[in-house]
Amino acid sequence: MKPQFKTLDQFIIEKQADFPNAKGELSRLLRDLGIAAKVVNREINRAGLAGVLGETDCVNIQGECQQRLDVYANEQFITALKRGSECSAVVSEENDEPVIFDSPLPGKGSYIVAIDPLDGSSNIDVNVGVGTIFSIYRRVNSSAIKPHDLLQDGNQQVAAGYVIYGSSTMLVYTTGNGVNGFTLDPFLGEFCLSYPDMMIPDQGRIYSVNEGNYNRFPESVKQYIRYCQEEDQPTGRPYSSRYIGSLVADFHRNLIKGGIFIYPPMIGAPNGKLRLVYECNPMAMIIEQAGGVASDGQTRILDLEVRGLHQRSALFIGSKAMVKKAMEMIELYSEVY
Ligand code: P6P
Repeated sequence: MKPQFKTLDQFIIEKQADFPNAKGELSRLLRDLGIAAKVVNREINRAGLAGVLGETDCVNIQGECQQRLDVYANEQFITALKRGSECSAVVSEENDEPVIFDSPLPGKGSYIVAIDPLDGSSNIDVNVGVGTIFSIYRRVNSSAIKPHDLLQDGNQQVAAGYVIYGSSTMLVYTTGNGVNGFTLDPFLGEFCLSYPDMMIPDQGRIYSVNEGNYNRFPESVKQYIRYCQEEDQPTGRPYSSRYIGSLVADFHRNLIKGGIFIYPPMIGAPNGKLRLVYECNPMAMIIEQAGGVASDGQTRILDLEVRGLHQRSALFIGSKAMVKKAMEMIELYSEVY
């Protein structure tokens, strides 16, 4: 049956009707993010022509050289959120400190947004999929923004999502009632529902890890990689290795096809590389809503205590059976990360 044509705005309004007490603030916030994503998408699509490729002479808190489009995307999302006035503070990968907006009008500014405005940006110059990852919390403190408004654990998220700027541009998000994907129709300039009620297969045949770091991995991770590579027809092994080097792209492929993405702890990076607040937590909310699992190897990602805005976490995320097998390996090697 041909999917019913529905724009993101129509979908949000329709879903909002399921919550008669909702005042529409979260709906407007999601629409603000969708607008910024369309602006960023336009710039990415013409990056090679507009001289916005390449690096700035700035380094962000990650110690990574900021690509011009990183800075541009960060500015677009922060501006859209400030203008939309449903958000009172933004935690961004590109900003050392949180961006706090002036005290909002009464009834406004109820939300905090954590964002990686352009994840995988080092891939831009080679035309590989990049993305935006966002996480939305309700502010706790009704007056001035306090640290505990910003340091909420993943279970407190009210919504999470990502935009993938790839062969087509998609926005995928959840508000805790399932995961839905929208594809940008460049002619309409609208995100249209294309993947309703997304669920990740319990078992997949793709493992995604940077095997260049193999010698730095814990023994359990090495054993799991070897398990993936063994010949075993009943379990469909050997699996296929796919690693794009862009979390959003690797995650999105696994969400649709099934698979596991691993960024483990390793020598020189005891908590891996990825950021808990604006990479692991939002992806963990999405994958759990799609029937998958997300762990740091010991603890469910959404249960991890948030102690710092740019705190790192190891990440094992994807199909339930595959993450479970990886956790068994960790237990078998009784490794405590
Ligand atoms: P590595 C991109 O820089 C990123 O933050 C994620 O998008 C990606 O999954 C990871 O880093 C890739 O890291 O060390 O394998 O290049």
